[in-house]
Amino acid sequence: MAGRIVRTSISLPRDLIKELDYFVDSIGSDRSKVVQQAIRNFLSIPHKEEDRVAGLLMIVYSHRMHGLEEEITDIQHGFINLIVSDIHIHLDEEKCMLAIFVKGMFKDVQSLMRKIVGKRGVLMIKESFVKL
Ligand code: NI
Repeated sequence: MAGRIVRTSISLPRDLIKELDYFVDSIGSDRSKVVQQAIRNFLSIPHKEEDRVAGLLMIVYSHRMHGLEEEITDIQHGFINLIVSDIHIHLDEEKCMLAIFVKGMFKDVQSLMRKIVGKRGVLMIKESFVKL
């Protein structure tokens, strides 16, 4: 990933530099490394349907909603080539979290999310992906 290093100059607000330097000091790193990683993080955000991604969908739902778990399982079986694994976490008496790990086309991940997001009993969906 690291190619030849090129020196460059950018303009930043004074407050932002101050915050950056405070963070850099707190983790014992240097400005260049932290800025490089921040840029890579930014560039890893998928934005095109054809992007290949890997990541995680977190779904919080009510396990008291009759039939919902079976329905989500059925939906997952329709994305057999996208889903790498999943983990079920019992959050409290009423709520469960399903973490679905995916690797594939961003458009397929979006399609999976669209099938789950509107279901009755689904309380929250969060996502975290990196572009491959
Ligand atoms: Ni549970």
